[in-house]
Amino acid sequence: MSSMSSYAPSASDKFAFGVWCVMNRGRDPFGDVTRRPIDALKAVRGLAERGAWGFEFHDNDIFPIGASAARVRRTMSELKKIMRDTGIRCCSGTTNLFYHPVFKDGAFTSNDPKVRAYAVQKVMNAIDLAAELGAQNFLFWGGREGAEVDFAKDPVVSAKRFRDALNFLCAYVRQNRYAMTFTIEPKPNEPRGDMYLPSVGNALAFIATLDKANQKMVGVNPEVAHIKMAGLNPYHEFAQAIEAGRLFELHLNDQKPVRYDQDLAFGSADLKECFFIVKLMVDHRFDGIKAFDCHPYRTEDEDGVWDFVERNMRTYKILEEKVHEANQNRELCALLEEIRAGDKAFDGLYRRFTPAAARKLKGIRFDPDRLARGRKLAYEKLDQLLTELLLGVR
Ligand code: GCO
Ligand code: MN
Repeated sequence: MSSMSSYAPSASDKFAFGVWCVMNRGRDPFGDVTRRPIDALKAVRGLAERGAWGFEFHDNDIFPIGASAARVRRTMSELKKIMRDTGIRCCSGTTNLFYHPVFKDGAFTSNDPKVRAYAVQKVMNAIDLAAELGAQNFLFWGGREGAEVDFAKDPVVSAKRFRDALNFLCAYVRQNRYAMTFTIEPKPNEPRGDMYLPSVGNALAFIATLDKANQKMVGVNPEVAHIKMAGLNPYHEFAQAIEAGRLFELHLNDQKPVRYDQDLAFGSADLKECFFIVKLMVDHRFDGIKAFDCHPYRTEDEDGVWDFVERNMRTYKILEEKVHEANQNRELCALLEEIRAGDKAFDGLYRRFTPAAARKLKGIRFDPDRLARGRKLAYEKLDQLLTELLLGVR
């Protein structure tokens, strides 16, 4: 058992929670609240007491739309005092562009130019607050950016509207010299029937269309549940973001397939899938924000809310220990070595094009039938070994 047997979080884990996860009172489309309110300040303090490194917030988690400047100032100074007293950081900020009816048909992609302008203004104000709290990142989850009636919006026009807003806001961050990145959080649907930027691939392609000067500061914060809602594999989606150098933050939770967005605790639905997410982070030394974006079961009381906070971080740490065990397991390493062996002379033949390389590659005689029989791929054994390690019998 490695030294991590306590599984207690430490600052180096960079675990964070959305305050909204702790403030969630169990309301759902079919039922009212089941818990007494926990306000943002109590949420931040509680997260700090349980070892979370950071928190993230929507502007309207900490004050209502239309709050007086005095109330905003008061809340901000109370937040900063808690941060000073506990050492917890504000890792990311974001804007609620989805709850107020004004955004019922979108924010950046609303058909109403006045709503689009109001949305950008609201984000600028939220960015100022996030910068004041030292946030390193700012989230863009386009909750209302989408459609139910395709005749209502041309998605090409919507993409342009989304891009205009992001380009403008990137420039706003630069003009104010805020040390802040942006992340797009893809989701295929809910609350909109179809949402724009539904997957990591869509978001990465969109980032590549931003003004060149802005592309470097914009990445993605994929969320496990959203990936599974799209029927995709989180291991591959997160990997695509890492490989593109655009994975700045994680939104960790869990989800059973083919259901509404459940926002379950990390590892509570598919441990093996979450094992591979953690394996990816370990193998590629991810050093960004590991935020949990989920909420306690509706059946929980306030004690349960804090059980929920602790279980998310513990599960991640336990899986991290399993990853180290798997990566050091002799049988697994030997099997992988066998599976990945091959004649190194063929590796890199086409890494860089030269006419000579092309001639050489064209000149090789391959025997596909012999190649097909080339080696044993003991995947049944490999997967069973991992399964037994995860079940603790290896
Ligand atoms: C969801 C999203 C949100 C966002 C949050 C920050 O509700 O499906 O995951 O929780 O992450 O609004 O942008
Ligand atoms: Mn999220």
